[in-house]
Amino acid sequence: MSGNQTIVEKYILKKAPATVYYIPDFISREEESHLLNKIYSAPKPKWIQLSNRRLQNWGGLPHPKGMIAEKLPDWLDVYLDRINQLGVFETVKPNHVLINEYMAGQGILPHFDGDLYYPTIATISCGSHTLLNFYEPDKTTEGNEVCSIFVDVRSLLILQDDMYKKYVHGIVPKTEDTLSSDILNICSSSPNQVLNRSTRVSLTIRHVPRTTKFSIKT
Ligand SMILES: O=C(O)CCC(=O)C(=O)O
Repeated sequence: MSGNQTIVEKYILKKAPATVYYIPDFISREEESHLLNKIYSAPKPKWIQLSNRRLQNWGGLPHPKGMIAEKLPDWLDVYLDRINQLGVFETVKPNHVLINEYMAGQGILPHFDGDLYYPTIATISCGSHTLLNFYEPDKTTEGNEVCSIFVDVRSLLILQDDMYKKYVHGIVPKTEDTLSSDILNICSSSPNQVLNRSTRVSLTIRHVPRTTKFSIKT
């Protein structure tokens, strides 16, 4: 463990399978607004529209054979530096940011992030909270969650080890979440409080190891 990684140890979710770090208020409200401004002022073609959400890639387009690296803008790089100081990416600095935008009622099917980004992903949330569910890969229906994590606005979530490679993760397309005591990081004084989702923009930060400045033959 690096010296810096001891800083992050106090944010470990002990009830989760190894390993989840959850840091509330990782960014300030001002930083959140600044990030959202930058993201929404990107040129329209930067957005890739999918059936249930849209996304932006920064740092290059990841490919199983690697990535043609592009310089990250300073407004993103500053957060990669901040996350790097936590020591969770060990000796490498993250070099890719995937931005997902979910309207209330949208989600993402349970999936693995795959070998390309292994062993660490870090996610900053802007605009809204969400609930991230983890499942055994062959049991991904509602009710079969291995665990659920409340991902609040402005938080940083870091996944490693089994939570990266053994369990798939997904977000159920809903407009509201009930903060039940089953959620690992909820110790609410008002159990079963219902929170409405609004538009959430997540920044998933990772390191793509194989990068090149030249095109990759497919
Ligand atoms: O939005 C999130 O927090 C999850 C994003 C995700 O799982 C992905 O982009 O692969």
